[in-house]
Amino acid sequence: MKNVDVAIIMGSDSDLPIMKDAAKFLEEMGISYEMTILSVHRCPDAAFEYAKSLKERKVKVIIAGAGGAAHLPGVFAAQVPCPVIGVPIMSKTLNGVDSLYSIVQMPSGIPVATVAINGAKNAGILAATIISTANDEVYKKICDYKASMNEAVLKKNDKLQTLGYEEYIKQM
Ligand code: RP5
Repeated sequence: MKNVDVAIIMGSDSDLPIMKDAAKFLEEMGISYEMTILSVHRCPDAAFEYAKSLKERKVKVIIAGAGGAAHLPGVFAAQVPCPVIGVPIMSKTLNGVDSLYSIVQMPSGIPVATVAINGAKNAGILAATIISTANDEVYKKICDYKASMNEAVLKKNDKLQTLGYEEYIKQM
């Protein structure tokens, strides 16, 4: 397997419509990644083998999304010595609160940086920011991304000041 900077892992293909947002952002930043569906519950041997491979290949950041009893990010954090970002996936029965608590409440010693429920885009941004600490090209792209967000909000405010809220809402 070739080396990549970021591994995006998810517990099921039902997580893919959310997790694709992390991949999209990494593509925008020109960061190499691979995407894998593996469950520590349903196919534990394959998941453990993959964790070993990530450690051997010295992957820089893991983004792991899972829903329900979401053990995937924590189990990878236990085995691979790189930052792990957990994405709690919105579950049908408990609206993702189960996923959030499972991922965020890690025991001392094994941290998982947890983003919001379905916050895969932020996971991609956070991963890119970590990569940018040792990559000037990515650092510049992150700065440009922040500058464009800044500009977009100020533009909206200018429009609000010019139009007033009623006209602004009509144009939305
Ligand atoms: C978790 O169980 C997955 O991460 C997914 O969010 C959830 C439901 O999986 P499916 O039943 O849709 O395959 O392991």
